[in-house]
Amino acid sequence: MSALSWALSTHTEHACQPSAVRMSDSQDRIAACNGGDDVPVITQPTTRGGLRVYKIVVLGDGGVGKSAVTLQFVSHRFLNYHDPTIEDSYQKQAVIDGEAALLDILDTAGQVRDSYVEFTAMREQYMRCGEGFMICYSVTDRHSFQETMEYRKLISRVRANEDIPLVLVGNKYDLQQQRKVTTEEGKALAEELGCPFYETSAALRQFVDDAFFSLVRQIRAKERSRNSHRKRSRWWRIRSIFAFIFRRKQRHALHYSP
Ligand SMILES: Nc1nc2c(ncn2[C@@H]2O[C@H](COP(=O)(O)OP(=O)(O)OP(=O)(O)O)[C@@H](O)[C@H]2O)c(=O)[nH]1
Ligand SMILES: [Mg+2]
Repeated sequence: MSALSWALSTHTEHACQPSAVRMSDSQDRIAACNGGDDVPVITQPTTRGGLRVYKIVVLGDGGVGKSAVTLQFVSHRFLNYHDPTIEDSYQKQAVIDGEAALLDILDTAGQVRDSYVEFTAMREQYMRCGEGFMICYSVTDRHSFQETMEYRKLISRVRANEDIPLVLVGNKYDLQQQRKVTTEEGKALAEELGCPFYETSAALRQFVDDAFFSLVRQIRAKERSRNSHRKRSRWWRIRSIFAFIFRRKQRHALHYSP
């Protein structure tokens, strides 16, 4: 599935996820994006059969374990070989904090991004449409750690001035002997990025769910705060209309009082 169809649809064609939900082709395609540069990107949460769909994008350098983490989350399997990804999407239904969710995950290619010239239309599309981003590095690969900031910049390039749900993942933490990035360094970077941090092991299936769930929680929190802001502003509008009418009536009464 291309980034474009992932962005515009709620279904997946991927065949290898027993515990994942597979969606039919005829299902609704509620576009969650718009094209403007300076307007909020997500206009409407995507739903299917009343189930909220959360669009998650997994980013990070090649070989850090993006596919392994995603596959562990979706189908409880460990991918013990490196098959460079072009682009795959998966769906997984989960109950998070008592509320059902459908995670629509785009596993991206660990591209080497020498410059912004490489920022293709395809990549731009998923950057626009992702609601939450998982930026991965490997604790055994210092370069992948240094690159995480670049991925953050790529997101900001498309989603400037937006509060983006983000999680930083240091994968392969089972490989302690080969560790090149300390936990403290990971924590410090997460603090700088202002996001939660997990050291995961796709091999041992540790903290994998936590990382994905934390993204859904952030998306929900963002939505709640947006809704309450909307409610408040609606209430303020109504209140000011009544205040205006009341003031006019008072002025009128004063004017005509004997
Ligand atoms: N020991 C260990 N190996 C891992 C872990 N996660 C991934 N690997 C291995 O690392 C290699 C790369 O994993 P992938 O999931 O294919 O990496 P990727 O980030 O998807 O790579 P690209 O698709 O090329 O971007 C594979 O051989 C995996 O088996 C982990 O948590 N622990
Ligand atoms: Mg991959």
